[in-house]
Amino acid sequence: MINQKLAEILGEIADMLELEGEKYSRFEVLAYRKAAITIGGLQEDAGEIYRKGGVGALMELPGIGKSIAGHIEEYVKTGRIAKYDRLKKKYKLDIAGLTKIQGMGAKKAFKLYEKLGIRNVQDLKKALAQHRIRDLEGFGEQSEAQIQKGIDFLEQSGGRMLLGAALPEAESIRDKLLASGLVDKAMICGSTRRMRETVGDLDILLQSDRGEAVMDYITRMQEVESTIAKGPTKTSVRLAIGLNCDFRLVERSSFGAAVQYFTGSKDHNVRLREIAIRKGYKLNEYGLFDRRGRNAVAGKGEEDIYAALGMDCMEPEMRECRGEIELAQRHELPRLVQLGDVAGDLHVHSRNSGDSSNSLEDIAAGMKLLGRDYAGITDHSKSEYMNGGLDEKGYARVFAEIDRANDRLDGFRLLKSGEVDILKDGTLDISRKTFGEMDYVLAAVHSGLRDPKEKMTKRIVDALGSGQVSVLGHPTGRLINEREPLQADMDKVFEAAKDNNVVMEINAQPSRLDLNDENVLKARKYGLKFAIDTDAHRISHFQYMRYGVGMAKRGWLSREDIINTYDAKRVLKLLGR
Ligand code: DGT
Ligand code: CA
Ligand code: CA
Repeated sequence: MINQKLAEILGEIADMLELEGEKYSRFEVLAYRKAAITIGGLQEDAGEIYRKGGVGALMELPGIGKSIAGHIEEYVKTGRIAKYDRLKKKYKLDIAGLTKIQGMGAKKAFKLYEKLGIRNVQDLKKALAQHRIRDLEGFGEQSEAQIQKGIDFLEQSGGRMLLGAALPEAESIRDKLLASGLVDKAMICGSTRRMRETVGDLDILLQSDRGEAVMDYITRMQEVESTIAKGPTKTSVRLAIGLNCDFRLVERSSFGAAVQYFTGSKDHNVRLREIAIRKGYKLNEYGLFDRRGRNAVAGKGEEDIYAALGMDCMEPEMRECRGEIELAQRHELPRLVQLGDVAGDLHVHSRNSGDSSNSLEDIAAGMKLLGRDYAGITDHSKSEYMNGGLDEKGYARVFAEIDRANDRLDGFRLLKSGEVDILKDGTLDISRKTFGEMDYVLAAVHSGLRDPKEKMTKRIVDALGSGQVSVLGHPTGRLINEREPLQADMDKVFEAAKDNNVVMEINAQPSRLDLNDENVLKARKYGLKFAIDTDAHRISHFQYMRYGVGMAKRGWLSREDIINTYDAKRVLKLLGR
């Protein structure tokens, strides 16, 4: 997939054109921004679209005009875009790097460039050390401290990539290998298989009689930028998307053991090996060996290893050494929720607010294709004026439109809701009348995210206690690798949710995944219910459901814990309206 990289480049071109100022129209800057969003959200590889249908096919995508389609063509053919290189040379400004810092938008970065000549994170760190930023107009000491915090946070994240970027890439590589006819088996393992929210590197296991040909094929793949190490059974490469990938060729007789070993996690494996030793076995990536050195599983599936050790085989998402091994030994593993159990989606944006372009009909059609039966339309409330939030009249208009759409729709139902702001005083950003018209309320914090813990806890607890909230949307507000979670006492939040029958969202956007696994495990102990929501702003985001389901599984949830596995009637009954 070149989409991610291409979207980044187009976005950067927009940033740099903005710097050029007068010479370029706002329209052109906007065109690049739009194109970046389109390409970033594509399911299909933009390179593939070009190869199949040329520039014409690219221009059929929303927001892609002739000149940008030309850039994409140039990128596919040569791996570069001359216009980008030219601008980049002129500014030598690492906007992508700088804007990865929390709270550092393009505007701020430009200002720092203009005033202090800061071109990259390195420059910025120097300027921070010399306290040159606090004296700038519009910055100050607090802002300086915040930038420092943002840099610290980014450095802690250690270059781990979002699952939402890593998994599609891994799947594409795996599928190409299978299609090549060179391998009998290809399997994604490691943290990607465990659906961890971020991935350090990809691990792909292969079975083949043609080891050298396979490794040659791999190092020549379009996705591969450079080769780190190459051998007949182990090859490591650097991928163009900025991630390493380990490939291992495994003997038929060890495949099951290798899958178990390379799925991990490491802590889970260490614990498993202790158990094996106690039972008189030796466990490693080649097999489970008895005292006489005979392989007790010999290539069978990984479940045979668990069986030989006297336990049930848990799904990969649980393998984090958080008590799952003990459950498996007692044969008490929960039956985890599956993607196929999902019946609807309770957090979807329409073109009535925000940056979504989806009509209600588009949403219904897209959802039906995925086998969903209902979707809750959750346009923003008025405080989110930046996102075109709706006032009382706006919601009334949307709800009338939903009524009309529902009359036309067969076997699908749109629910009336809103993503309603929890205001600073803990009240909700809608009128009594609007509240009365909604099937349910999805409430969320969008402002003052850095408020101190006590204040934030009270704000959320008060909102949950209002009796108006059905679902708490993206409860901690974090953006992975970008923004830290809001500070709230989650025990108090979960208690309040329990007392007021509020459902916790597991927001499935790859950059949110909020609640995360640890919070899900904690909320689960309070007996709470959950809703896995895509928070979709475009049709392609409906695919995010699987990341949310992954997080739910990492939090040990079953079908019954997730309300959007129920039919619409039961959901509405449960939400008490
Ligand atoms: P990552 O790449 O940081 O997102 O996380 P993983 O879990 O993919 O870790 P990685 O790529 O270092 O190794 C893949 C798997 O190999 C890991 O999940 C478990 C296994 N493994 C790696 N190192 C060890 C080790 O020292 N001992 C054991 N028992 N297993 C290991
Ligand atoms: Ca890995
Ligand atoms: Ca690895």
